[in-house]
Amino acid sequence: MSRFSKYFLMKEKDVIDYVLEKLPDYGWDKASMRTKEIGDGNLNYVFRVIDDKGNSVIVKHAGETLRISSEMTVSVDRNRIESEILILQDKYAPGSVPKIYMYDTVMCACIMEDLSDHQLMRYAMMEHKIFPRFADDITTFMVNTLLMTTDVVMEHKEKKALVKSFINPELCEITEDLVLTEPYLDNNGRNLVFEPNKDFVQKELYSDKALHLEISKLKFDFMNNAQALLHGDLHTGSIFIKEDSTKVFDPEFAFYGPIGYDVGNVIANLIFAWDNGNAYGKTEFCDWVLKTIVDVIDMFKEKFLKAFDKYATEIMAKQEGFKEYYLNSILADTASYTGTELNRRTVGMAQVKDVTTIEDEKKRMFAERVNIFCAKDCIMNRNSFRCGKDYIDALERAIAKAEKSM
Ligand code: SR1
Ligand code: MG
Repeated sequence: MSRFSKYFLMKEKDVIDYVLEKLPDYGWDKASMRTKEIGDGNLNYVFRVIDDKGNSVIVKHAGETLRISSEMTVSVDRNRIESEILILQDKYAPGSVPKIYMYDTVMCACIMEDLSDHQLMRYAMMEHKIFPRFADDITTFMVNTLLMTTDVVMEHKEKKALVKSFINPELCEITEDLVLTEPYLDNNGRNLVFEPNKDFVQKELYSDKALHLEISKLKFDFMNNAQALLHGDLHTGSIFIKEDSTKVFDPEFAFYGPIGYDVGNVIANLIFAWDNGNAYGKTEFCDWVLKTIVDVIDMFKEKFLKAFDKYATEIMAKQEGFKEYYLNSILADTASYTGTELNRRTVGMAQVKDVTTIEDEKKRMFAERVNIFCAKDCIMNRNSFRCGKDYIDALERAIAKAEKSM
């Protein structure tokens, strides 16, 4: 009987046997095979297995408790969800995600393509590198994976089967708590507020009742709007990049939710990159980030409308005016979830290195205030965010307010 027929938490020493058992025909040079745990995320263990013949794969393995906190447990089914959605995303947006070689619902692990020739986008952006193809690549990925899984395009019973298969209650609960509740109430006492901004956060996030009402509406939208099969955690730590290639990975938060959640996450994480570039005086990089924010929104709109015309099958969705109505609601959601991601990464439990590594105290304070002012603008005025330039205007308003508040 295989020692992998019952779940246990694998360590480096187990992984070579695991790969040999699960991928026996890969052409491994057994004598030179070696492995290293290279995981950098909050949840899982990631092993790179290589040999001297140039073979390499990644093994991703779900533990029963999270890396970020041994007190937090989340269903290990997340590994199946991640594997199955990567296979689907590769069908809708070929070449935009790592290939899955196999997945295993016993060990809650999958073996996938090694993308070590790419760099994690968050770290590349913290080195202020520029990627001119990014807006084009990410908007193709989003339109193809999101629109194609909606009721606009997909046969409705097939879509409902996917809703069922990707029901992801425990990972959604993390988002409902960490993104859509705690940044405003700190009800679990887990927020990490930068001490010099304590009073600012108290006033702008914890005491703003009008904001709380809008967040409660967004939380219910997130929980109930089964619009499309989302990646669910589309930040720059879920993207591998190099000059001529963009690969999206880590979709374990996938579920049927509002399209704007994915698009908004991309925009917010570009703003974190801008925060970092701005703190270190990287003008050319910041200009590229701002242009990319504009391009992501405007290219998404353009490609979405074209794909809608080409692929819509639902007869009522083809009625005059529906397409524009549908897109405008996605754009309002995009603004809202740009705002919620900006807030939660600034004060919540899971923060981003783009901001937390800003060494100068005043510059970090400033970056956080820009994020929070911009977030509130995006959330409170979400219906007026209709094009890329609206985000640049909001960022400029936030910069002016942050300067005044210091
Ligand atoms: C407890 S998990 C914290 C965060 O890490 C993931 O990448 C998600 O963004 C989640 O909110
Ligand atoms: Mg992740």
